[in-house]
Amino acid sequence: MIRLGCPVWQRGCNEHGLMLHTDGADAPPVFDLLILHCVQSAAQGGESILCDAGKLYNTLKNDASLCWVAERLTTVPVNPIARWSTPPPHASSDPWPLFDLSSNQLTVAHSGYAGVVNEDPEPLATTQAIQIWDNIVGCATLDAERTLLRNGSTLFCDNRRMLHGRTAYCGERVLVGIRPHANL
Ligand SMILES: O=C(O)CCC(=O)C(=O)O
Repeated sequence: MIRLGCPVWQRGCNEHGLMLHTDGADAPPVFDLLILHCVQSAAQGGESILCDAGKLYNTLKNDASLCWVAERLTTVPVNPIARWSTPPPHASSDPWPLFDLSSNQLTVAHSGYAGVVNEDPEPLATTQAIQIWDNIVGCATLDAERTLLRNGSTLFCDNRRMLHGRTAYCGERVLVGIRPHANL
């Protein structure tokens, strides 16, 4: 059974793309499922971009020269909203690892929005780890799956593992993001 939270509506023209992210990472817990329902697609653009961050994480972890990045970002808390230009009003300032491995489940909290916390004893190393991860995600984005949600279609995906974003668009677009309650 799926109990649904409040629908989130998005309307109008947006000339900016949306950076890859997971939903709810700014106000934990992260939702298990991402559900996006397209009521009306834009006249131009507005493609959804999906990137399997779990796969990238595994590649990182198994690379002898980069496994320190995976190690650092699973153990050192980061600020998930540090680089939002306008943090959402409900945003949590509680830090957590970028990759949360609790309960043997990988949760990739955020990509490009995270920054170091003040208490980090090695902020340069963490900054570098975040930058390396951002670059890996950035490169993967170029090859990532792009899907244009058509009117009436719904996208479901694992919000803990997949990062999603969107290309810029022009023209009226109506999208409903359905946010399942965290206690599914
Ligand atoms: O506009 C989209 O396709 C996605 C929207 C989204 O990811 C968000 O608002 O968090």
